[in-house]
Parts: sequence; C-alpha cells; structure tokens
Amino acid sequence: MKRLVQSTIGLLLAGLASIASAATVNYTLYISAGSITVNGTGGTTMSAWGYSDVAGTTKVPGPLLTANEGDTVNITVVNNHNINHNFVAQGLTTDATAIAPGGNKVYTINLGSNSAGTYLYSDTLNSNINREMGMYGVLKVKPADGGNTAWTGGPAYTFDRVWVVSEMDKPRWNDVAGAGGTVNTGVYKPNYFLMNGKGGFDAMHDAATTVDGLLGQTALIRIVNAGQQSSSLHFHGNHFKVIKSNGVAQSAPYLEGDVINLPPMSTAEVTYYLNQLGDYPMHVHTAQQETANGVYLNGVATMIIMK
Ligand SMILES: [Cu+2]
Repeated sequence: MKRLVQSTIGLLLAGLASIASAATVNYTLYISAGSITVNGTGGTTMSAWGYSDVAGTTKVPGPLLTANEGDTVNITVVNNHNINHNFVAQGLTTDATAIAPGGNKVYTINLGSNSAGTYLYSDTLNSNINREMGMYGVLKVKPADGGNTAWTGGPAYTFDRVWVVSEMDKPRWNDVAGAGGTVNTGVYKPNYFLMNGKGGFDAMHDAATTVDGLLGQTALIRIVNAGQQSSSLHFHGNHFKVIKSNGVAQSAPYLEGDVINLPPMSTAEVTYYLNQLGDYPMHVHTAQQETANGVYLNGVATMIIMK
C-alpha cells in the first residue's frame, strides 16, 4: 500500500511537472487580399491572398508559427476577405469548414508527445485556388524541452531553416481570381516559382532562407511544398540526411542524398552538415521551376554558405 501511494504521488508530481512546462500559445491570423512582388529581372507584382499576423497586410507564406510539444496552441483566424476561407494544419486539425467573410474561428491544437516537427497549414477550399493565391504557412513544433533536436532524442542541429516552395500562375489564376473572376482550374501553367514567397534573386540573399554557418555546424532544413507541382531540390556542397518524411521520423542510418523530391503538400526534414568552405547553390531540378516568367534562377533557389 505504501509503495502504491508513493508511486501515485510520483505520477502526480510527474504530471504536475509536465503541466508546468507546457504553455498556452496564442496566435491570430488575419486573412486579406493584397499582392506579392517578385523582384529583379522577370519579376512582377501579383494579386495574392494570405494569412498575416498584422491585420491589413498580406504575407506569402503566412507567419511561421512556433510552439513546443505539450503546448496548447490557440489560433484565431479572422477572415477579412470577401470570400470563404478556412485553415487546416495538416495532421493537426480536421475542421475544414468555411470561415465566412467577416467571421472568425479559433482552432485549438493540443500538441501531444511525439508531435515535434514541421506542419503545413493552408486553406483547402476553392479547388486549390485559395492555396495557389498564397494561403499557406508553417507551424514548427520543437521538442518539449525547446532544445535544438529535431524531436526528443532525435538528431541535433545548430540552426534551422524553413523552406516553403510554391508556384503561381499569374495570367490564368492570380490575375483572374484577384479581379474576382472565375479561374479555369483545368489549365495550370505556373510562371512564377517561389522560395519562401520570393524569387531566387531575393531568396539567395535572404538571411531567413540561406543556409549560412560555420564549418562543423549542422543545419536542420524544414522543407514544405505548398504548391501544386512536385519539386526536386538539389543541394550542392554536401549531401543531406533525410531524418523525417511527411511527419514520419526516419531511423539511423539516415538516407543520404543531394536531391530530394517533394510532391505537393508534402514535408521533409533534412540535416545538412557544413563540411567545407565556400558558397554553394541550392536549386531545383526542373528548369522551369528555376525561373521567374522564364528568367533563369529567379525561381526556387537559395545559397549554402560555409565559413
Ligand atoms: Cu544542381
């Protein structure tokens, strides 16, 4: 009996400890119409819709949401646009019903054990039009201790990056949907290809995108394909290790490679060890996807810089 009482007290204390370390994290996302600009040769400004943490602005991709395992995340989504939208965090939420114009909805996510990872959130309504227009983003979940491992007991890293790849068909989708017209979804010929919502000329110099570190460091790169086409990312400099694929933790020895293909709506986590001095490109292996309206390397590309 004494032992039972002791173990019960132990369980209670353990429970209290885990409750104490968990937090409630609140986010508000505002949906609105705006525009996105691809700078440089081939660039343009396109109509876009997006989630933003600042009312009245449009962000593509939407804000990076972060939390730890064990946290309760409340995401209030406010629809300030004139058509229906929704918010679905892949693998975490299931309510895909519409938020009407002017309405809002609160999504509560209880991040249980083994939830550390990289999640795509997006608007799943309107035959992919809403997503194509820019309605997607990433929720990053760290382990319960908030440390730099991919998951509790998982591979360690020095710094991480989030890469959201996507594409837009300006004349056939953005121009039409942005003007309130009816998109012929049977024809999709995207001509802008985006890395974190930027053309390559910007993404190659964007501190939040480039893998930029010191020899001996390890980067964890969280890759999300929010587009409608598969994307094959080619890393120069060193091979990566695939540690997670579509939310599923891989086991050692990890698959190594220099090209990883991500189908639409898929995710992957790779570690990349900075092993040699120099600047190396990361680009995609479909020539068209490297471009902005045909202009080379203003598409999905960034840099790997080892110092
Ligand atoms: Cu290459």
